[in-house]
Amino acid sequence: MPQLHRPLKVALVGYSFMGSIHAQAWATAPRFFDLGVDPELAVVCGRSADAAGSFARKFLVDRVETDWRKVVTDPEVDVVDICTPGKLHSPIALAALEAGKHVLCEKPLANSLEEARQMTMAAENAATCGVKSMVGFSYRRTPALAYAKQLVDNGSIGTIRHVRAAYLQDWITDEDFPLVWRLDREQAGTGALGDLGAHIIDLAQHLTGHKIAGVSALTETFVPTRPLPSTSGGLSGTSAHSAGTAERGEVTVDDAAIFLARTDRGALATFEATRFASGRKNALRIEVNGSKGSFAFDFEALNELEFYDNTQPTSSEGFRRILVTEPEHPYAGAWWPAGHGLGYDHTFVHQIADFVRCIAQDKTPSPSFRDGLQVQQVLAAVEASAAGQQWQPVGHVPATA
Ligand code: SOE
Repeated sequence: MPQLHRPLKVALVGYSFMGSIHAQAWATAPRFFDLGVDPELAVVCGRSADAAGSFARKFLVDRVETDWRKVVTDPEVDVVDICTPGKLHSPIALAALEAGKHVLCEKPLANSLEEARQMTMAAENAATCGVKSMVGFSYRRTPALAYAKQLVDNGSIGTIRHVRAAYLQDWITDEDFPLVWRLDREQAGTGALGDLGAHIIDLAQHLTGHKIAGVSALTETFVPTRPLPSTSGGLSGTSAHSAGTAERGEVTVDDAAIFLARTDRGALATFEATRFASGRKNALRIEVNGSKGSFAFDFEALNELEFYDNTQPTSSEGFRRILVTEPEHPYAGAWWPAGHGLGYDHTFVHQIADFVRCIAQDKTPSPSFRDGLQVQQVLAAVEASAAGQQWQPVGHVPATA
């Protein structure tokens, strides 16, 4: 196991939306969770020294770097937290793992299947020397969804027949919203599919324990050109800080992806990922129907889980709303009194807490890079199905290398 600094020294690469929420989580996790070792955000790294500098002032980070290569090999760094556009996930993670750093990598794991495979191999090699890695499917750590997982695991849902998943946002419905990096294939790999679809693919597989075995998909780019951003680096990916120019550039990713799926254990599933669902801001929804019951969740009401118990007398059965804020519920006991509720940022705090505990206790974090690779296989199958207009089996990823 690599020798750790105390506090654990963390280098954050990327300072935009994800960088900020991770920075907040690194600071908050030790205040609410007993971690075994306290983390300290020691370095922030990003292309623009000015932007990284103002981020560092805001989040009280002492050191700023502009070259990630310097950071990932620095003996003063224990953990590398990757919050960059997808294009850089693979080179940064490979270099950091090679240097023996623990790695937390934002989702989707990579921009291509090949990169995801290499990253998984590197992570599993490094794991033999005690190096930990984890991919940031943060929604797993929403208390209501972690509780839904307990319902599946304790048999309350029974044999699962259906998964209905959707991730709906609307931030690019305006045709003049600028061409930010998330709309560029080179930077982001895919569009709504990898950004939003990856979350619901991971959740569907994680919550049910099934793997997606094949898909039939449609993808669409509704707005094929958009104004070029007026300042380079001035756009954070989901919000425009400056207006676009009159010149337009090509959108090279999907705006929406819809697919049907079969799982390896005989369930049927539907998925929808879109940035064009006017009025839906962050509606990550998932419903699972089984022989003994169902649950339904919508992130826009994230403290609630709907549960239907099929074993109740028919006269009194019906969906009931569980407020997942009791101390018995996953993660909730670390926070506020029942009913006071948590938000989006708490899921990232839980992610950091679990990751640091795994480092401190020499345990294997989850979701692993291999889980990220499994999701990447599904993303690739969706793209292939949409392109070839045909049913596409999902390449199988065995549980370990
Ligand atoms: C943008 O669509 C985005 O920030 C995703 O990239 C995140 O993973 C999701 O949590 C919120 O929306």
